[in-house]
Parts: sequence; structure tokens; C-alpha cells
Amino acid sequence: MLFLSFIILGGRITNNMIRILHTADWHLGQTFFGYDRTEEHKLFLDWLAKEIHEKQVEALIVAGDVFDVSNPSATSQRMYYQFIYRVTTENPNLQIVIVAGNHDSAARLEAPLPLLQAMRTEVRGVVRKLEGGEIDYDHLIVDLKNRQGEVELLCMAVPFLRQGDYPVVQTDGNAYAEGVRKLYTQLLQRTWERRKESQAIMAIGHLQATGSEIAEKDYSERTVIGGLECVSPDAFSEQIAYTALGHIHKAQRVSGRENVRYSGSPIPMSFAEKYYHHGVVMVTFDDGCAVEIERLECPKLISLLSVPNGEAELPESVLKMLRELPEVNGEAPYLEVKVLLEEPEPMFPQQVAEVLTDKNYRLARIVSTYRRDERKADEERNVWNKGLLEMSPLQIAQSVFEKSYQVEMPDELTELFQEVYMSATCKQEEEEG
Ligand SMILES: [Mn+2]
Repeated sequence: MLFLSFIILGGRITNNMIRILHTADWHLGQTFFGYDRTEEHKLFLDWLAKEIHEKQVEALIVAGDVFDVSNPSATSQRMYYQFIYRVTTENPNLQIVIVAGNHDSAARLEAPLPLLQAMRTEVRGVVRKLEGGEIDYDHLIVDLKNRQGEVELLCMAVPFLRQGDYPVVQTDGNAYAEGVRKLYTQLLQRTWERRKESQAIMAIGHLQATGSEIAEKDYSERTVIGGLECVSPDAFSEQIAYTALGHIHKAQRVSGRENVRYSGSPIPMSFAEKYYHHGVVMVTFDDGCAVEIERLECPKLISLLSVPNGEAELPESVLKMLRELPEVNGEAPYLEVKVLLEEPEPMFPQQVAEVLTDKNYRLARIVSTYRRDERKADEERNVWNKGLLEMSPLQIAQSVFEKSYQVEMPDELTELFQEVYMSATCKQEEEEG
């Protein structure tokens, strides 16, 4: 059976290739409008374990946001460790590389590293510094071996970068973007020096690349300080055979480059993601190049449904549509109800609940839009109905400011807020570490 794992490239059989699976943004422990998602995550991890075994991959790459919160629950942690134990036991050659995302605690994710290394699993959360304050680039390079036990792929394992993690660059442009670019450039230089002939180089990143497509109004994907963190995909040199990105939940190539990709999240994180194809990316490297890139779509346990599917409608018509919802056998879909109101209708949620009593649906939320008061409607649609949990601290501050003063928060205040927020979160990280 083993010969089946070798792929034929241009008529020649290679047996020193290496195959990886790229995934990201698991957000283990996420609750969806109060609903527990453990079963959805379990289904994904079971599927992933089977794919790893069947496709005989040599490495699993997780590009950040393993957990939804920095202090994950016992259930989420158990699921994570059980998975790592299972796949590394079932596949004695499997290597795993995990980097921290902005939702993860960098220090906490790295803490069990000594144990995980015994299971051929490397975690990079914190960017370590050498004695002189230089970045420890060697620590960010992980060697990945092919089936023959030879190093075939050099992996630049870069976690989500916070201020202080990347080199300081004097620039008129964006200090974050330039700093991140410099880190990748210097890391690539170091990796290139180590590279032996026929070895490929890959990069991992948890960041928002310029030009990447995010779900409209999707707060769950936005970074901690909105808008500032766009990194140009040029940061990923052509010398890098494949760049495995995390953070954006929609699977996509970046700037049309086949080998710079977001794998996307395995399950939808918001109603904005209901039409996404969720999955992972399988990449085969040979002779220093990514020779095959294939998307594997993962199964869906619970589907998402909006009523109406388009713009909000009046209560009568929405209730009628709800009454006409087909019966569902199996898992109840998550349901979003969008209603257009002319005045507050406090009884509406109860009416919805009554209509749904005998129906197998999970009511996630009712989004109310007011027809008369456009300003208020916009506010509700755009901000508060998204839920505080899905918004970044800056977005919360901005919306409070707008509510109080009826004007946008001035740039000056926005900058001050970001400064305070960054220093507060850096301090928190230190305390955790
Ligand atoms: Mn993220």
C-alpha cells in the first residue's frame, strides 16, 4: 500500500517529497450566540485525523488561533491535547507545527512545549530574544523531515506578532507592516543560509495581508487594533515555496498567488461566513518547490440559515416565513432572524419563539432594523447587534464615542486609545509569562 503515497510528477516517481496539511483558526471553545460548539469541533478534528492518516501527510501546520480565548476551558484544552496525542500516535512520522494567533495566549500555548516536543510537536508563541536583544531567528526555524528522515522542508514558524516582537523600522509608512516585513526578510536570510540543496522553505504567519478578502462587517476576524495591521504579501519572497497564513476565516489565495494562502477556519465563526467553503490545504513539496496544492473540504455538522435570506422584512412576513420553514431531521441549523420594525415590538421575540416551538432550529439571534430611524438602524445593524464579544476594544470605544457625541472618534483619540491598549495588553502578556 505504501507505494500509493508516492505521486507521479512529470512521469517520474519521487520518494523524497514531503506533504503537509495547512489549517488555522480553529477557535476551540468558541460559543455561537450561547451555543456550545464542542460537537462541531470534534467532528472537524476527527475528520482531520482521518485525512492525516489517509493522505499520509508528514506534517500538520496550524497557523494560529487554536483557541478562541487566551484562557481556554478544560474541555477545549482536553480536546486539543487528545487530538495531538491521537494523530502523533496513529502516525509515527507525523510532525506538527503550531503558532499562536491573536486569540491565543502566546506564553500559555508554549508552556507545555517540553511535553509536546516528545510528540514531535513544535509550538511558537513568543518571539525569543538573544542576550544582546537580537531576535532569536534560529528558534523560529523548524526542520521538517520526509519519510526517509531527511530534512526536506525548513519552516519559518512565526506567531502573531505584537509590538516588541518585530524589529523597529524607521519609516514614514506603517511601522507595524514594515517591522513585520523586516522580521520575515531577516528570518528568510537566516533560513536561506541554513538551507541545503533540494530543501524547500515555507513560512507561517498569523496576520492580515493587504488585499485579502474578509467577510463584510465581520468583527470576529478583525485584529486587535483595526485596520493598522495590514501586511503586504510582498513580505513573502518568491524564495518561499509556500506561505501558510491564518487569521482571515475565508479560504483564499492572497493577491492571486497560488502559494500564499489562507486555509480559512474549519467551521463558520459568524453568519457572514455561512457560504464559505471550510477546509484545509494540502501541499506537496519536492525538490525545493510546492509541486501540488489541493484544498480539502471538511464536513459540516450544523448549517447556518438567515430568515429572510436577503434584507430584513416586516414582522408579519418574517413570521410567515418562519412558519413555512421545512422540517429538519438531524442537527438543527443555527437560525438568524432579520426583522424590519417601524416601532419597538417587544412581543416579537416571543412570537418567534412560539413559531419555532415545534421546529428543529437553533435560534441564534434576532436582528432588528428600524425603518424610520435610519441612524439608529445603522447603529444597531453595524455595531451593537454584532455583540461585544465579536468587537475589538477599539471598535467598542469608537461606538460608545459615536453614541455619546454623534461624531466619529477623532484620529488623535484613536491613536491614544491604541497606545494605551497596546501597553496594557503587552503588560498583561508579561504577567502571564
Ligand atoms: Mn486571528
